[in-house]
Amino acid sequence: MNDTISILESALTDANLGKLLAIPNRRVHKFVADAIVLCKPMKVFICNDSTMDTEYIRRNAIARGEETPLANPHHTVHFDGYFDQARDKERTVYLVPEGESLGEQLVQMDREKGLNSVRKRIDGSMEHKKMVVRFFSLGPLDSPFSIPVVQITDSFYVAHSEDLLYRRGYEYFRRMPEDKEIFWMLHSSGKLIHSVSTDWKKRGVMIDYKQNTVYSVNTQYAGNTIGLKKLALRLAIRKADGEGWLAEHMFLMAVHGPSARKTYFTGAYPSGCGKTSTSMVRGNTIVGDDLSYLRVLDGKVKAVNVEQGIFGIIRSVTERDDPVIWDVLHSNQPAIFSNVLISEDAEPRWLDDGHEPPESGVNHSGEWFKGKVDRHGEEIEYAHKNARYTIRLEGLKNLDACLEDPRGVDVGGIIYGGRDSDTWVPVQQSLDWKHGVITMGASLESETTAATLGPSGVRKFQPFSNLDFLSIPLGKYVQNHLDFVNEVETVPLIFSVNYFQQDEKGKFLTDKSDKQVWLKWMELRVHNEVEAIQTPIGYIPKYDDLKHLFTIYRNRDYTREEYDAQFSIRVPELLAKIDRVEKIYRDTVPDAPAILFEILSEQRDRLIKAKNDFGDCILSNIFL
Ligand code: OXD
Ligand code: MN
Repeated sequence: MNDTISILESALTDANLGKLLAIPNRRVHKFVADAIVLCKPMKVFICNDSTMDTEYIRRNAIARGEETPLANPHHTVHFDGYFDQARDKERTVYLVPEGESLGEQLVQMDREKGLNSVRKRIDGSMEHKKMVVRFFSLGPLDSPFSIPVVQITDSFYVAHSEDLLYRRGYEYFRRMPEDKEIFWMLHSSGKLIHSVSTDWKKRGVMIDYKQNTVYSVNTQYAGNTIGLKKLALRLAIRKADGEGWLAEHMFLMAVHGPSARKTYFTGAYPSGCGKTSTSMVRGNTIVGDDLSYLRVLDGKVKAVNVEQGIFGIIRSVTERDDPVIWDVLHSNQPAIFSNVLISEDAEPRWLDDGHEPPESGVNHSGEWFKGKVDRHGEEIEYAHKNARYTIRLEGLKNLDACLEDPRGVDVGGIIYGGRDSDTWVPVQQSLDWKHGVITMGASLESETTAATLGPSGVRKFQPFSNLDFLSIPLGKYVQNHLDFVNEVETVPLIFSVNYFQQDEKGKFLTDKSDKQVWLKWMELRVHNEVEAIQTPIGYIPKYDDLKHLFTIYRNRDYTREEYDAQFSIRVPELLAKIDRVEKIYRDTVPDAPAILFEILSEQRDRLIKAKNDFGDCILSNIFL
């Protein structure tokens, strides 16, 4: 311990040392001292969350070229390297102690080897840089959900983004119990040229779950570097596994029903499949768009938003479709845009923003002009498909009043949604909790998007939309979901949605804004105020109810033809899906619970019987 203090004394100015030692927790002091010895920073800055300190971070992000100011003085743009534009799943690796395995689905390596390799890469990585140390809380402060996190980074952009996205926790660290479990994040962007990580070929995210520590190196893209987002989620899933709760890749929102009733829903959709836009649907209120913790408290399922901001995909955000986000992005609320184009008049421009595309500007490839190609001759679009905005939720007009409720909100329904052109209907309710967990959550598939590296549009297994972040064997995770409601009085309903259903010619069968109607139908189901048709795959809405809801909420006539095209049961596609999913579990998930196979096989039998009775494509009404 004396060692720790002497390292800190020699590396920190008196003012910074004072700020660090005001947090009495010795594990915090040691983590910072070890990081100093390893990363060898030129200077260390301890952020105590005062306006002076948080402003210092914002100003430094600009001064060091990690962010560029825009015409609006509250806005900046950050560029990630040309090859560092999305989450790198392959190089996000669990460090697994000898003799342990996380199952075939997860990328893992021997802990000792991994630690050596990442520590080598991070060794001396801050030699000419300043180290920033910040303290946050995942989930509301002083709540059964809160998890304290220490973030160390040499990126002022990362520290600034986290200031918008997470609850500041310096004071919480000062008062929390000495033995409170803490998550530890150490990030270095590595060598920078023009403020961009250049050693991206040696980038890596290493998750040492034995020590609740994540290392991220040679990358800047937020999904690989913002420790509190997807890196902490992986640690939280393990913590939740040990303690009997759930850490999920889910939005949290209140759907407003009749007589101003609010019913809370969580929703798990893979990145780029409408999760944020659903949580923002007009006439409802948002608690969070990406990460939720769910716990059973007093016999009820309760949830909180892990975050307090949005790191959202900006492509296609328009004034007409996303008025609330649009307003924030055009206000005095702080915002960081990433990988958009900076126009000649210092405005941010993104793909499909509802305006004429620009002719020139600056983007993640440098000076950009129409027709610019990359080294493979591919045309470079003016902004990246995965360009983002980072904002605080507090500026949103539709923010729900319960964001900071330390006990969380009651969950009425859970929604699973994927990008699925040919199988699922737009909305349906599962037959019961177990049926929902298995045929919706555990069977979720989705076509890939630009949020991860690699080709887009390929159908992938995406159970619970959380596979990318799973840190325990998948079978165990499925079992945890099955068991979660064992002691619950009113079990939330489970639904699936699909906004991407197409006809044989590839035309979308539903409109973006129809999700409003699906949400209102689900809200009524939670209160048993609307009937449904029991089919082999779940409960499907009745035509007349949807027609009524379309009139109220979309102000349009919803035709029987639309309903029949959207809600017919496509038996061969559904059977093929069961085969695909069952094979994955049989071949690669040795700990898959037996009940998973039983429920899939019952669904298969029901579908085969229906096919024999009514054919391949069955109108839902037949089951009335
Ligand atoms: C995200 C993601 O950024 O899931 O939320 O990629
Ligand atoms: Mn996400």
